[in-house]
This record gives sequence, structure tokens and C-alpha cells, in this order.
Amino acid sequence: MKRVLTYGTYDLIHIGHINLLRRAKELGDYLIVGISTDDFNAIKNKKAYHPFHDRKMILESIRYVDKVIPEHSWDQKITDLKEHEIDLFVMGDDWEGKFDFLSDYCEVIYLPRTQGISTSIIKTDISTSFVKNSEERNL
Ligand code: C2G
Repeated sequence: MKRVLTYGTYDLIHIGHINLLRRAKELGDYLIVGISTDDFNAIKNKKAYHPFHDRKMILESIRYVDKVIPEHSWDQKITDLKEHEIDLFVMGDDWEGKFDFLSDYCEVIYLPRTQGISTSIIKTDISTSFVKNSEERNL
């Protein structure tokens, strides 16, 4: 059984996340996702809309995902790879090259990101349309 590992914040789940998870699962048989805790997001300078517990439950309900583990720090990947006997590490190519050091332990693949969608685009679009609607309704 080929065991695959990936990490992310996975806030406001969108098609870019789903495409990544689908392709990662297609490359193996069992997909583990390390999801950033709220404290680790603060280190990444990311503020997730959904708290860790909710993001974890949402990920666990996605058909491609077999197991979700917490990501507490940048430094846990080698430990996780060994503990979960990972054969393949996958990330979107916005991380191209950043995790090549893991190739001493497993195969490393970077997959093309889905263009035109991101959590920050969603947040911006929603806030912009809210402002526009408010102005139109003189709120
Ligand atoms: N992704 C993608 N296409 C998008 C948006 C995201 O393929 N349009 C991929 C990213 O490349 C990443 C995964 O979806 O592999 C999760 O994205 P984020 O939640 O933004 O993860 P990030 O904040 O980059 O955290 O230790 C690694 C970090 O935890 C990664």
C-alpha cells in the first residue's frame, strides 16, 4: 500500500484544495493530510476563518483523505514521514523545491496549483462584494 503525505491550512476549502487532494490520492493508496493548527498558522502568518477542529472535520469528510494529523511546526515532517511510513510526499508547486530535503526519506512530488483560486481570493471577493452591496444599499 503506497502511503502519501501532504500538509496545508485547508481553510475555506475550494476546488484548488480538492484538486490537490484528489491528485495526491491518485498517486497512492492512502492519503494522510497534516493540517496546520491555529497556533502554527500564527507562525505562518495565516489567520484561518475556520478553527483547527472544524478544518480537521471538514478534511476528514473528503473522500480522498484517509487520515488527518495536526501540523504544529515546520520541523515535524521527517518524524511524520517515519512514523506513518510514508512513500510519497506531495505539495502544490508554489512550494517547488522547498521540501526536496525529504527525498532522503521518500519520493517528493510538486503538483501544479489550480490557477485562479485561493483562500485569499475568496476572502477578497466576498469582502469587496459586501462593501459594494452595502454602498448600493447605503448601509
Ligand atoms: N493549492 C493548490 N491550488 C490552489 C491553492 C492551493 O494546489 N489554487 C495547494 C497548495 O499548493 C497546498 C495545498 O493546496 O499544497 C494546501 O494549500 P494551503 O492550505 O494554502 O496550504 P499552505 O498554507 O501552503 O500550507 O508545511 C506546509 C504548509 O502547511 C502548507
